[in-house]
Amino acid sequence: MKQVEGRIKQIFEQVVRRNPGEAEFHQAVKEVIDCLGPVLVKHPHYADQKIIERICEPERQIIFRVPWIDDHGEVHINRGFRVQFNSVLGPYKGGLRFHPSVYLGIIKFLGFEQIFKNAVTGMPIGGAKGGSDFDPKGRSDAEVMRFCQSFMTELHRHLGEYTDVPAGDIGVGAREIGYLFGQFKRMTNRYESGVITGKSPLWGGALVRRESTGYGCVFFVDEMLKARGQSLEGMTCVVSGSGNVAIYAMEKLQQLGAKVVACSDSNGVIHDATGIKLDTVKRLKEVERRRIRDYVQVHREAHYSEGGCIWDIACQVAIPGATENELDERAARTLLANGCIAVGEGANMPSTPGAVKLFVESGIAYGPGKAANGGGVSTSALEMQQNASRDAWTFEFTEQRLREIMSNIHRSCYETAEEYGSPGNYVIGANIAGFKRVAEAMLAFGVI
Ligand code: NDP
Ligand code: 2IT
Repeated sequence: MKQVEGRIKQIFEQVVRRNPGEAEFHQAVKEVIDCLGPVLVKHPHYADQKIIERICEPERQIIFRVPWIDDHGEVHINRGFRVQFNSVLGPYKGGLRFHPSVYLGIIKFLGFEQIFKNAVTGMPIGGAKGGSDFDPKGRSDAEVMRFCQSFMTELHRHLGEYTDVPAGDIGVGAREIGYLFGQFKRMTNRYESGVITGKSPLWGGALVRRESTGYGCVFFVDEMLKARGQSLEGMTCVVSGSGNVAIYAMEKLQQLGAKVVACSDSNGVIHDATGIKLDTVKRLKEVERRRIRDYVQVHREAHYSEGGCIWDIACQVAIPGATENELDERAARTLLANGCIAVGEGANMPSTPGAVKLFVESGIAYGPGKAANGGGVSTSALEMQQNASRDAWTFEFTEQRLREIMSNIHRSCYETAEEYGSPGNYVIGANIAGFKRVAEAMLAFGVI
């Protein structure tokens, strides 16, 4: 084991050396490979064949210029990315993020996570991520359209239903997917529905895809609680963010009888002890694209705290649904001290390494993003399935499939954690289960 640990340390040092300045990518790699010691001991040929070293190197990285003109005639230049990380299990699959913080290190961390997340779903999809440092906030529809058209004018040559299938992520929702698909169709003269997911159900999208990440995350939390003889009913919950993932996590929590008392955006936190009114959040965020602070104009019983920390609000269930590293060690300590018994990560890597350590050591039900937020990409895979067969399933049928998939992801993580001597540790379960599936396919394909 000592030898194996030394080897993993060496691999990590090499990743840091070869990818300087990409802190989020380093963090994501470290979290996965720190779980792999027992796997290398059990399967020495993974080490001989340098499977980890190969997985840490993306198959392809595309970086491109995205020029566009704003409503006043001014020219802007953004940077576009697509990191096609691993395609042994299927076409590259993963979202696009438009946010000013985007740089190569963010896209690589997300693409790396996506490999294992997608593998744990058991579905035939590889791992990728893309996006741009474009900030859609405050931009008109026409500006967003011109940006999306310029972005897709380059990206289209790298996509295809058998090659690479993007979807949404932060800053990329139904509107952007429409503009992107429209430009893809125009550039290629093909109605290739399966080239992108998260489409409107009016033109080839799957019902439930919009709801799937949030719903799936709550299903995962429900499974973790069930495994402990508990349920969500009556639980007080806090959900960070108020975007796609957060809104539909709140919706499913409420449907299952839990009480959601807080949500947020990048400016501040809403605390509504009488329960968050989701219709208001949906209208403010999905329709009017406003700030969450405006919630208190409608619901005077609620309290808004500019720049506040949502994790200071006492809850039994916490769903981080905004962004990476939004929940640090201090926040984790506060949550635990306030009686939190379950954390389900709707966002990707929202907990810092120190927070993860505290959650795992405390023995609460902690579902890492790779497992807990896999419902989004799974439903994307269901959308691809429907596109391939030119079919459209009902909401009820698709939601039932999602429920089964989340239950399977839970079982796979749970059993893998037990097999490797860490019962209840979903971090170890998800990382090892995902890694083994990818590693076996890589071995089968030879040195590629
Ligand atoms: P949205 O753009 O719909 O919403 C993002 C939410 O998070 C907004 O409320 C936003 O606030 C807040 N937020 C974003 N960046 C920051 C930041 N740097 N600091 C504080 N708050 C921030 O994105 P999604 O809901 O789609 O994505 C949320 C998370 O879930 C991301 O981590 C994403 O990678 C992950 N995820 C998404 C999936 C999907 O299917 N969409 C699938 C799996 C994971 P504001 O509006 O003020 O910026
Ligand atoms: O992080 C994610 O899993 C997503 N943004 C969804 C990816 C997808 O292809 O649906």
